[in-house]
Amino acid sequence: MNDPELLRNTQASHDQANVQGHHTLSEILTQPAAWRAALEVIKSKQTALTELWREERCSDILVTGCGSTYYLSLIVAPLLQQLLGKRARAMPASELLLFPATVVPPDGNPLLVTISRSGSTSETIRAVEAYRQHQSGKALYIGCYADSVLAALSDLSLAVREGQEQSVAQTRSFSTMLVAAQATATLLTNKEELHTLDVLPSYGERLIVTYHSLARQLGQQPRFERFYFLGSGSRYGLACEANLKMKEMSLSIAEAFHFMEFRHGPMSMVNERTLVIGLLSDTARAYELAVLREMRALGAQTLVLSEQAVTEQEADYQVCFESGLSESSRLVLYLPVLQLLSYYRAMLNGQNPDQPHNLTAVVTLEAERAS
Ligand code: F1P
Repeated sequence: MNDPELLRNTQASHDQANVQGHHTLSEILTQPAAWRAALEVIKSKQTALTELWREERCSDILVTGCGSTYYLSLIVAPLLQQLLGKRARAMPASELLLFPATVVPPDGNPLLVTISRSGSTSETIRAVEAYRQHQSGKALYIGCYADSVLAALSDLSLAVREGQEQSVAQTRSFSTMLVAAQATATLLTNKEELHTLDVLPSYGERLIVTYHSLARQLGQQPRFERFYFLGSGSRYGLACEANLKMKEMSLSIAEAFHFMEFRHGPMSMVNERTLVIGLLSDTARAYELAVLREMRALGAQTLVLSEQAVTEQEADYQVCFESGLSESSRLVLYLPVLQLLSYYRAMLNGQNPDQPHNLTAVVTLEAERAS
């Protein structure tokens, strides 16, 4: 981390040690440094990863996790299919555990990618154990704890210690695991391209410095009572995660939809107290901007996150990446501002995002609790 303003922001968050949610704010502000660590982990595992991929010759890839890490799976599966040309499917670990016949391909030996910050979530552990009893496909773990049960159950573990966090709400861990998955997909597609991801941390720091005040302004704007996050392709998983952050951190009314799905009913909820947040793609930009224009006509205000700027006629507020990276390489850049939006909404609502209402850092099922 080398940006003076970012340092001041981080120091300010540390100085507010008695303020609720200071772990969350600090972890959001420092996540780009953890992205650097994730890139180094993948580079260090380059040989093992390419050997696993070459040996596996898998027909399919299954990606699984719970909560935030299920939403991360929804980002990673389309990315893997697009880059590697293999069928890839995301599912909650509970579906893999309880309804395997509905999610595991009837033939072949898919590669199973499990994503888990803690590596200790009961459903994910049980799902991998059951999967390995019936399938000979390899298992790859992406998370933050190299000494976890899920790491031990897997053929290869990609653990980024720097992603670990104090807050229950995943922020730094989530984006760090995304960078690890992104780098893995890039490495297996064309290892010469891996270095292009090295700019992500500095772009992340720049976005935080540039848009921190906008996120605070919107997060603390009492006018907004409903938040709708729209994204398509891998951006749908990002929309789901941003939605979960808004819910678990601030207890606000929020939902996530595929962009074009929003017209088919959910837009009935749009009013003057609504903020619609559009995670714009390059591929479907014109279609997505049309949806946002219609929501403004219904009274909503709109926040657009995109690579290229949009006009004032197309959005009320905007975050521009201007990264020069490909559409599939810049996915993590959507996260920091959306995490800050939820953090400041939590502050407005008097919530403590370090310890969200009703939540624990790891979900342990009854049986484990009883033993
Ligand atoms: C999964 C998870 C988190 C959520 C909360 C409860 O944890 O659902 O996504 O934020 O902490 O557990 P993990 O398997 O990624 O450690």
